[in-house]
Amino acid sequence: NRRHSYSKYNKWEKIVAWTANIAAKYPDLVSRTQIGTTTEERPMYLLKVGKGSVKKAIFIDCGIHAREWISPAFCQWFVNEATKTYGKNKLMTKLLNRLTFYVLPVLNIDGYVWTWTADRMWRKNRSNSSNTNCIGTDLNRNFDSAWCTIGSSDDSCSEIYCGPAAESEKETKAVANFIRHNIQSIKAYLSFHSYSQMLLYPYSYTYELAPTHDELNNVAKAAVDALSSLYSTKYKYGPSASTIYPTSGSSDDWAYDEGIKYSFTFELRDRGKYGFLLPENLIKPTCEETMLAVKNISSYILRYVS
Ligand code: 0X9
Ligand code: ZN
Repeated sequence: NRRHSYSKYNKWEKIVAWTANIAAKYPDLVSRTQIGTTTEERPMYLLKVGKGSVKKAIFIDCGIHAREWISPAFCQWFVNEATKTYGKNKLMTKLLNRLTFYVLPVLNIDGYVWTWTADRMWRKNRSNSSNTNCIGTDLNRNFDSAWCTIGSSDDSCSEIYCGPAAESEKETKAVANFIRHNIQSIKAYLSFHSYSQMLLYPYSYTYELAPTHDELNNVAKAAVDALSSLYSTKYKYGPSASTIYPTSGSSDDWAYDEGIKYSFTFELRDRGKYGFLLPENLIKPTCEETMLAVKNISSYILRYVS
């Protein structure tokens, strides 16, 4: 059994092969580019999904935390669903005709490989940029947004180690550079984590409400309503700091402060029964319902954001 599967967790080698295959199978809809290399020199491939030239864009990343396997599974599900239903599903066809989705299926590749080969519960990347005895920076503490202040640690042995400097990590740098380079077209930033069933928006580095809080709250509510319509999954939504806990150096706050006003972090299933070890039979329902939320946010961007 050497084939890639959307209802199973796939190891990195399968995901890389899949990125090449799906781009080859749907050349009019999907193209693959490399945005950088990881600490251990693995290529960071990004899929550009949409019909024709770049339009208003939505940036999606999965797998910033290594052990949250449902997240990369969702990114693969999303691209599959997009290609499979283009020309068949009316909304998906419209979304792909008028928007570009940049999908990074695994942001923290080295960490993901480590969870398959050595330590299933690994979270951080695999760099030793601080030259200490502990390995790994938490990439969701390494972005340049109130870096290494609240909800973050300067101890390299901590699970929430911020790294020696903002954007010290090659993985962070690659994502931040790509987003900065495409800042004019990127209207929304979506980051996928697990677990706890929440849809979070800025800020996380302060309890102060974001200037566009009320609109973000409305968009989040509509997305959560769409998600819950399928299996009645309960989701919380709200500003990150007060809804989950404060963090600094996180990607969504950084994207928001760069000017991407629709910046969200999903914490996918479940609420702790299995936690990071979500069984494979729950990939399908989790991805199906999450698709509804992503399509809902995307429709909003299409309609209301110029
Ligand atoms: O701690 C984190 O980075 C996220 N939780 S996780 O269990 N997936 O590690 C929460 C991030 C909340 N902060 C922002 N959304 N900025
Ligand atoms: Zn996470």
